[in-house]
Amino acid sequence: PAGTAVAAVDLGATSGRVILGRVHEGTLHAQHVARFANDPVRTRDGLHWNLLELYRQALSGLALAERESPGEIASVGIDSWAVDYGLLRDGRLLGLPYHYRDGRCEAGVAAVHARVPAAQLYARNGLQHLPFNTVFQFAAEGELLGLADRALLIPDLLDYWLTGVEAAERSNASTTGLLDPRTREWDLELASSLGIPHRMLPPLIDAGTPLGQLTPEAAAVVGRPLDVVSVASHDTASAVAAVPAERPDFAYVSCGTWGLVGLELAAPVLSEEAYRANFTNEGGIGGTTRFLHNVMGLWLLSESLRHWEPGATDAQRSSRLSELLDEAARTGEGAPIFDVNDPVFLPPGDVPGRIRSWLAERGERVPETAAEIVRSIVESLAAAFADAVREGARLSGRTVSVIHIVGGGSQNTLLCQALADRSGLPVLAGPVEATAMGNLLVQAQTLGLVAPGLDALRAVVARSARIVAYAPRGDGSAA
Ligand code: LRH
Repeated sequence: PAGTAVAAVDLGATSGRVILGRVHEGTLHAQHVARFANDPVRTRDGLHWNLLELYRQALSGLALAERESPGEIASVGIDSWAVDYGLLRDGRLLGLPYHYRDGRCEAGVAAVHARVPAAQLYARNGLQHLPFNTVFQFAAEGELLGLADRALLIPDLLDYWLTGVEAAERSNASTTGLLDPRTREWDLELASSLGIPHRMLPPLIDAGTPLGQLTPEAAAVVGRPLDVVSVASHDTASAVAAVPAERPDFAYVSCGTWGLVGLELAAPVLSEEAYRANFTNEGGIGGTTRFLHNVMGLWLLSESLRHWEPGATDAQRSSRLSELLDEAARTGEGAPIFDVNDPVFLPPGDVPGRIRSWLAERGERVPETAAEIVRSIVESLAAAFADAVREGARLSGRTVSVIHIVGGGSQNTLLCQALADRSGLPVLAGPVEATAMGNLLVQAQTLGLVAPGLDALRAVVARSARIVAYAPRGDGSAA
């Protein structure tokens, strides 16, 4: 359909895309305009995002969108993975942003905990411990931090390059460890006690805030000074917003590189038990709390494929993965389960080898073939997702009667069925592009094309997406 469109730039840890969306009679029509790889680069000092390339790809995707739909794009919004950032001084980037899988954070964790013990940190920021939380990365920066006068999270940095406006959108700011989950303001006292100058932290804004027009430089590439709007710039926040839930008692799994598993709550849970279970309280749109746990996710599959097929293209790897999943579904019954959340699986490298060692060290059966390893990964992910749903329900005192899985993992039928079986709950799978849909629909709401509120947004997703239902087989005791 023609008419007013909105453009989403959605950057994932392995690929990025530019998608155009149009709302027509309460339904969202999304059209892929560009897709590009996100290949991090290892230099002498560590693993970095190729941010200039991502920015270039975003601009050329928007230029293509503008050529295909001249004059129709009413706004642009950017989301990406969380926690990572660029340091700036006088508006100039100081060094290449690091990848959260770079191993430099350990020293930062020790330094932060020496000043603010882990339990106390959780009581203040409500964030699960992940070694790469922004606050730990800052502590690992060393002297560079003192040179900077600003830190901008990845989508905020790209928004700044696009518009010249420096801001921190709250959903992503909630992953830094420096935001108070109750007030949704920077915890300046915490920043001070960690030696982080307040000037580093930009003014906070909510999803749905217009940022302004493209700079003349960006407009020259795109073809027109498009309007940029802040969306829920943390990809997981956009994905959770687009969970097509029709009743309140749902849990979600936003399954891409990571599996983000949890519940949507009206307020954070900062209990001792939530701390010990390592559940996080991230900010959702409309003032909601994303009470969730990070589970390792499809990374285990994509990184295994990268190990098995070193010279292959993305397309070749994904067709090889489909073959392996088919074979795994036929032959992999009774696959051994490993703890997908073990930090040994975090860094890039020989993931299949690490899985074998993990199982061998514990006297478990060791999978031999690639298909057996794939089945082990899928079953272990499903078991970890089901555990996290149970745990999230227990910690928040809520009942869960359905699990929505969105993102790339929603297309993995083996995974979806295993999740239903292991949780004993019905699983509703889709949409695969939940993140982009959340991004597009927040913009549509900002423009008044969709009624305000999360329920209205979700109703559009429910009407627009293909959703597949999986019923649990057995009684969930497979878990
Ligand atoms: C998923 C994600 C997740 C974060 C991780 C760093 O893409 O944003 O929510 O924990 O990346």
